[in-house]
Amino acid sequence: MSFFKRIFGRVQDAPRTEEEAQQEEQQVEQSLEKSRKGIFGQISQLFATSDPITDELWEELEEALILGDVGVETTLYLVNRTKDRCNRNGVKKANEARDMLKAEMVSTFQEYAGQQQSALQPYIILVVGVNGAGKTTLIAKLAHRLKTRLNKTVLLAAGDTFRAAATEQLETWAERAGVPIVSLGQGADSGAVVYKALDMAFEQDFDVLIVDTAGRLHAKYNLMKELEKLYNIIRRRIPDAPHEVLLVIDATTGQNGVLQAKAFLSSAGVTDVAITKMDGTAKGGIAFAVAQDIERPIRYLGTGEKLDNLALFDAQSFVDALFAE
Ligand SMILES: Nc1nc2c(ncn2[C@@H]2O[C@H](COP(=O)(O)OP(=O)(O)O)[C@@H](O)[C@H]2O)c(=O)[nH]1
Ligand SMILES: [Mg+2]
Repeated sequence: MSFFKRIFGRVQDAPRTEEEAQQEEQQVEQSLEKSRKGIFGQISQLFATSDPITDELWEELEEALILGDVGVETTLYLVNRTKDRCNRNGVKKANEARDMLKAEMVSTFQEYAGQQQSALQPYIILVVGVNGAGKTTLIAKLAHRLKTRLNKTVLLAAGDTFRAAATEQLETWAERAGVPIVSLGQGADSGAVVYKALDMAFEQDFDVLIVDTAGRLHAKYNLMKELEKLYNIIRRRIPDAPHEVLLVIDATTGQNGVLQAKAFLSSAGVTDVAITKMDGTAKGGIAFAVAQDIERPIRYLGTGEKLDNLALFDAQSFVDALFAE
């Protein structure tokens, strides 16, 4: 039976062709244009001199990083580590310190990069996050990616049954991506939706099931109970599922968005993070705050509103894109 078939690695880790990888890098670079021309450009300017490093330089760097949404704690951490790295490498000139900063930025993302996991079929992805973060859009993008790049069969479950039009929205996206969907409409029990979707995924041998969830925060207690309920329904069926709980964070909501997202960490059992709307902010520094505060690997960047505006997150190319000249 299909669910004994083992697949290795995260299911979306499509082996990318050179061309696909390049396209994604371009998308990331475009989506970071505002950040690059804004605060990260200013940071580059700070280091664009062969003068000796001064305390003032570090102070200006701190200010700029905080303005860039890196967050106070992560900023202090980054700056201290950059200073240490400069000392260790005998770096005394500002223009050489820039590379030290970039290296520390890359390692910020790698601290929580998870181990490769093995998984059983169907591979279940639960997508969580506050309303408007971009969950539904991301689900469509992921489904599209899995289908076109990996030839996976994907089923969607319209588990956001709270919000008016949320199920219709996912239905529209499912049609665009050309994947089937289990939906019981607005007001239905989300547990029943997931239950039905699991049945269908097993019966029809789907490779991947992606579950959309509600995200209203003002009823936080109920929301977390709701997520726990879905989690348990999935567990009862497949003990080591959901294989991935993807927390979606909107880059344009800044530090506040990170704070809100933290509320999901414990009850939703978050394993991975996606940052959406990178194209809509000049404060791409939010990614560093996410990496440090959420303590989960960033997997995806949303780079626009279209079906293929999705890029795998790569620490090195992200940092390079912030500073590209
Ligand atoms: N510019 C931009 N907009 C996005 C991106 N991802 C989502 N959106 C928009 O954000 C809004 C909310 O997205 P939605 O998927 O409905 O969020 P949900 O409430 O979490 O399901 C929609 O208008 C989307 O088009 C992105 O990567 N870039
Ligand atoms: Mg939605």
